[in-house]
Amino acid sequence: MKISRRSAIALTAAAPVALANSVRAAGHAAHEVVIAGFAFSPASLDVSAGQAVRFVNNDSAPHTATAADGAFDTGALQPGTSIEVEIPAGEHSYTCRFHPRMKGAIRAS
Ligand SMILES: [Cu+2]
Repeated sequence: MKISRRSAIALTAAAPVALANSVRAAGHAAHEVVIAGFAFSPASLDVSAGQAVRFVNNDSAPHTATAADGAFDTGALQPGTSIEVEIPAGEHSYTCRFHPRMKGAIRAS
């Protein structure tokens, strides 16, 4: 019983973050990927073809989001900065050029 109460609290705590993201989505870019802790979040994202995705670097190091198929490349994103890229149709896996173990995927249809 204690365990399920704890999960309920964790879910409640996460809700405001999801809400903040969707509010922001109404503004400019329809989607946002946050880079923190040397990871992309969400690591996997579905968008409509041609939609903009904003990559936000909230980390302490510069990063890139570079599609393996060349569909998009943020270039070096300094800590505290962000950039929007348009996502063409297709399934695009991407990595950070500086930290190849950082992986993400965006599917645009
Ligand atoms: Cu990186």
